[in-house]
Formats: sequence, structure tokens, C-alpha cells
Amino acid sequence: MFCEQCEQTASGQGCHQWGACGKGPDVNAVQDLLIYCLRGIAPVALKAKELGIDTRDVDVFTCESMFATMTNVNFNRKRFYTYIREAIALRENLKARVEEARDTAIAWSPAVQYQPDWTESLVAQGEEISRDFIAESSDNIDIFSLKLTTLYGIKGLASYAFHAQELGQEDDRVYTFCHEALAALENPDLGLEDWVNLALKVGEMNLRAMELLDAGHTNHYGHPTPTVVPLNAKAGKAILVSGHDIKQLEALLKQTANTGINVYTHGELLPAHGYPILKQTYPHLYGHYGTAWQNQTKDFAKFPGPIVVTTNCLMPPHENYEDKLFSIGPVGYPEIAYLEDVADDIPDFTPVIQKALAMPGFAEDGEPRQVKTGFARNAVLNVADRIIEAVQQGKIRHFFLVGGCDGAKPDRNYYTNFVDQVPEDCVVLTLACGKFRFFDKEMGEIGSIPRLMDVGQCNDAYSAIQIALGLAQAFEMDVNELPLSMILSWYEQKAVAVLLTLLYLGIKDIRLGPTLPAFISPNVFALLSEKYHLQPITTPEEDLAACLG
Ligand code: SF4
Ligand code: SF3
Repeated sequence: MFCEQCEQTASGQGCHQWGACGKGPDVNAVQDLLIYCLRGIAPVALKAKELGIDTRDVDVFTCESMFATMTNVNFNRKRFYTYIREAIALRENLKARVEEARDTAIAWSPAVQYQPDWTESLVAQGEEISRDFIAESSDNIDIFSLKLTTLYGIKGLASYAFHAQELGQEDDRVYTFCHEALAALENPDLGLEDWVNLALKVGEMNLRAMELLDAGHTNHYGHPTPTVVPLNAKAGKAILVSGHDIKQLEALLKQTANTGINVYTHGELLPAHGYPILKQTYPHLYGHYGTAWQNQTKDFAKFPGPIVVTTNCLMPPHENYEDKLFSIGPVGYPEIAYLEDVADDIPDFTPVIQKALAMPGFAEDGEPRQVKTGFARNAVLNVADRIIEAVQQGKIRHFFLVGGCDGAKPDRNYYTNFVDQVPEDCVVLTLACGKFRFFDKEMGEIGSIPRLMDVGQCNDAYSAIQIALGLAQAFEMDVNELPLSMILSWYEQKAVAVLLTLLYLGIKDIRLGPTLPAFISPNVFALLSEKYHLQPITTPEEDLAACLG
């Protein structure tokens, strides 16, 4: 097998025997085969769009199935067989409609004509496809690097587009671009510059996908407001919801209304508490439990109720808690229960509710502990005048955006130590699951402005960008001239998409860690550091001193 799409890739060089995430070579092979099938759908979808044929089912399918191939999302080989069957059926159906509309034969590429041999091992066929993909690019490591950057970036973008469409927000430009990028993987004539441009276009389109998702969330649930979230347990039956999917969280809240069950968020669902309409409508959305994804084996084992995993990051579950885990949407693991959608992309959560009622729940209230979330773009920009005044009076010297993914490696302590050492006259904005290293730290206020503000989930990078652009406008300066430094941590492909968005916007001096992506070749990194001053993190002391200059 070959996979190097995430930060924990083996020895920083690629997983070859078994995934460090727990993904086996068989699952990896069928994921590669599915991506090849999507590369075969792409030219047909583009042609269909040109002809005005409706391609929405293919567009959404492409996003969902790319999402399923991301790190820690789906480990169920059989689920990928289903996706592959569906991919071929959708492609053939659309191809027939395109050919009928065109009335002339079209010379389709091999990927468009590909048919798996269902009598033979799909794993072996996926392995062959994967070897061919690597061989095609073996003579130019930099182009291979950019191809992988583009592929991993569109996986992240596809996951945001998938969530956005669940909330009724779609833009055909995003779908068209996903197909264009997949089709480009078939094109041997693209040079280095073409691939650099394509990778940056991923950033542009990801910005649009995050904007759509932001609109989906704020239209449905209102703009987040600073909200106190209990971290302690409340006596009673309990359900834990993990992942990023706020629409599915809402569906569960609706189905558990008046059951007496308290619903807790886990991981990237913490910012859901900041959405006023969600909080007001569902008072049993009680609190937050646990920290980042890599601690789930301990957190999930201890939780006294069922757990619903809505998106990544799912770790292979221990047998001591797998019977209380449920997955939905693109997420899956062979040994855990999967809830199919029944209507409007929503599952029937009855088995989860029955499990919660059968399990003990929390016997008593825990020692009160709390955290604040909900500092999204509206909440921060509403007090922009106070922020500007504090900066002008020298009360706030610098802003740090310390955000991104968390992970298990010990060198991620850098981020904890960095925030610990941020001087008293500086403010930390944070987002995504990397914040769990310091999210409950008491950092106080400067005037009435909190020194630690949680902007939201990783997709709320859109909100952080709007805050930066809003402040730049208020200060009448370029965003790169703001007293703001970005200290980012990455783990999986959504972070790749977000990084490409920041580069597309021309944001400079980003510090990235804990290690650089294995799929970025030295030449590609040199190019990015020359143009954008992208740099690896060093030590908190050195980086702080450099940022505060
Ligand atoms: Fe390895 Fe990451 Fe790929 Fe898993 S997703 S196989 S850990 S590179
Ligand atoms: Fe975290 Fe997976 Fe990336 Fe959404 S939940 S940021 S790692």
C-alpha cells in the first residue's frame, strides 16, 4: 500500500505496510480504486454540465465518497464496494445521457471506460491502479507532489461541500472544480506551473465551500454568540455526538426531545453550543465531553451512554466500547453499527435512544467546570471598535491564530507551550480540534476582550479569515501588515484545503507543524516558502520572538 495523506504517516514517509491510523492495505486499495472511478466520472460530469444535463446526484456522490476516503473516516472495505458499484452505475447512466444529447461518439479516456472485474479481488485491482498512478508520475517528483496536494486538498474541500449541501447550500462552481481537478489527474500534459495553479485553485474553491457551510450554519442556527459550555457531567441518561456535522446533531436533538436524555458534544462539535437557535430550541443540548479525537479511546470508553460519530476522526474502537458506537453518513467501521439515512439524509436514531435508556448514564452531577465558545466573525467584528481602540492604546500588542488539527505525537506540545508563553498583552484566537490542548486555560481579558477566543470548527477558518479581513479593513492596512501571526497545526486533508485557501488569499508567514506534509517535495516547499514565507514551526520561544519582532 502507499498512503501519505496525513501528518501521522509512517516515519514521515508514507504508510506502506499498514496505516498508522489503523487503515489496512485492503481498505487503502479499494479507496484508491474508488478515487480512480471518480476520475472516470469527472470527464463525463463535465461534458454533461456543458450540455446542460443535471448532474447533482453525481456531484453530491463525488463529494460524499471522496469524504469517505479521508483519514479516520471509513475503515469498512465493503462500504467501498458499494461506493464503487454506485460510481460505475452513475457514470454509465450519465454517459448514456451525454451520448444521447451529443448524438456522436465520444472518445472517452481509459478511466471513463473502466469496469472492475467483480469476479476477481477488488483489492488487487485497487493495488494495480495505485501502482500505475505512482508510475505515471515517477519521473517528476515535484509534479507528483502537487498532484497529491491537489487530490488531498479536494478531499477536504469535498467534505465541506458535502456538509454545506446537507444544509441547502450549493454552488455548481465548487462541484465543477472537483470534477476538473479529478480529471486533471488523467492529464499527462500539465506542467509544474499548471499544477501550482490548480493547487491554489483548490484553495479558492475551498474558500467558497467554507463560505457555503458558514451560510448553511448561520442561516439555520443564527450567528454564534459567546456561550458558556459546561464540561462537567449532569446526572441522567446521556448521548455523545462526535464529528463536525451540526445538521445531524440537530436531527438527534429533535428525535431526543422530551426523552429526558442529555446530549453532549465531543471534539469538533463543541462550537455547536455557540449557535443561539440550536441552544434555545433544544435545552437538552447540555455540555461538552472529552477533548480531541486522539483521546477518544479513553473518553469513549468512560462515557456512560451511546456515542454517534458523524464525521472524522474515528479511531479503530476498542472492544470495550464498540457496542455503544454508532456511525452515520460517510463514516464507518466494520464492527460498529451503521445507521442508514431514512428521510432527508437523516437516520432514525431510535437504536441510539434505546441504547441510552438501557445504559446507566451519569449517576450524579460532576464538579462544575466550563469553557467558552462562539467567538465567530460576527461576535468578534461587532466589537472591532473596542479591539482597534485597545490596539491603538497599546493594550493589545499582537494577535495569534493558533489553530488546526490535534494529534497524538508528543511534539504537538509545541502548541500548548506556545499558548502558555503568549505575553499578557496578546490575544489568542483558536479554531478546530488543536484547541483542546489549551481550550480551558484561564487567560483573562484585556479590557473586556477575552485573551482566548474560540472561533469554531476547522471550517470556521472562513470566519477567522473574515475577522482578519475585517480588522485589516478597519485598520486600513493589508492583512499581512496586521499584528497577527498564524501558527497552524495540521493532521488530515481538511487542513490541507484550509492551508491552500490561506495561500490562495496571499497570507504570508504562516508557521506550520508539527511536521511538514510528507507529500510536499523539497522543491515545492522551497517555492511556497519563497512566495508565501511558509515556514515550519521551530520552538515556541524562537517563533514567539520572531512574530513579536
Ligand atoms: Fe497512513 Fe495517514 Fe494514510 Fe492512515 S491516512 S494510511 S496514517 S498516511
Ligand atoms: Fe480535527 Fe480531525 Fe483536523 Fe476539524 S477532527 S480539525 S483532525
